[in-house]
Amino acid sequence: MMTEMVRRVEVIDSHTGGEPTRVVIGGGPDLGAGSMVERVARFREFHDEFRSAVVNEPRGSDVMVGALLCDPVDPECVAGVIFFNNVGYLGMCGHGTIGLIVTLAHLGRIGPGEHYVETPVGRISARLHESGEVSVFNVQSYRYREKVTVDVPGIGAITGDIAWGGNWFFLIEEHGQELSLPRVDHLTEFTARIMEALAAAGVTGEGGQPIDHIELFGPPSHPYLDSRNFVLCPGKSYDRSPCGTGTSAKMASLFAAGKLQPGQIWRQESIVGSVFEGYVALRDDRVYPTIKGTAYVNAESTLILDERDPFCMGIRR
Ligand code: PYC
Repeated sequence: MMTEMVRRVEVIDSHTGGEPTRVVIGGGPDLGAGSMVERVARFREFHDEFRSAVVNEPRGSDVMVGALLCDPVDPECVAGVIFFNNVGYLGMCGHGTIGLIVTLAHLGRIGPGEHYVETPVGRISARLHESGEVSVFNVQSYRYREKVTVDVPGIGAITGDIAWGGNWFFLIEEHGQELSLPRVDHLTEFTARIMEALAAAGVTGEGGQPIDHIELFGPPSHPYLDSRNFVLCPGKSYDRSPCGTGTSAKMASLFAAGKLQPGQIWRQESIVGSVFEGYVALRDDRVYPTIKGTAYVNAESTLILDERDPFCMGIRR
């Protein structure tokens, strides 16, 4: 292999409740200085091919979430991070933060305790427990609009809450769907139509931001749990984990409805049966969710970007 044609990228893969995270620890683009907001803008404008190379086929898959490790601006932070997927960038990612913390511990860069991380939507902190579990203290979350009805072609009227948990969610209780793993193809189509209908009707999050996650809720598989979900992410893949930002949005919505008290535990099961445990805390009348879950490292790899390869930068949609 002619070395000058080849770029090497060091990654650590993990999964959090079945949902993969690929942390780029070396060989990523130089995004310069500044906040994570400024750096994600440069990533998007000048290095979007790199995003695709890391997470898209043939190296990755539609479900892979990437995490570019960055030097933090704030010296109190252990890392800065930019999350991305098959079609773009995520403001925040709960399962990905759990994967990032377990990866940093795997590398020997952190031990048990609390660690601050910079993201494009603000500073968050995470606690690595002695047990190996990770609690993520998420950004402020809130229900933006209650009981919004949209007419979905081929489905009919669907009503849900719009809530922020680090990403924008449409949360649906009444949908008539059985939430089970063999039905994921159907559930994907069902929720994709809702996402399209929201965009077509101009229904957005605050400030016109697109709602790019749809979350259905149903009964859990065990009485010990509170709920099971199906979450459609941008790029039309479904979250194998219970979705950290989605669980945050859900808890903020439950709190707003008077159905969840501060400190009360909420156990959210995913479509594959993995569980996040969460609660909300109130500070200055604002809701701050915490979610707890587990991740496992499953690969340490070097990605080879060979410029002679016609699919070197991934198959982009
Ligand atoms: O856990 O927040 C999350 C998440 C967002 C998209 C995929 N996972």
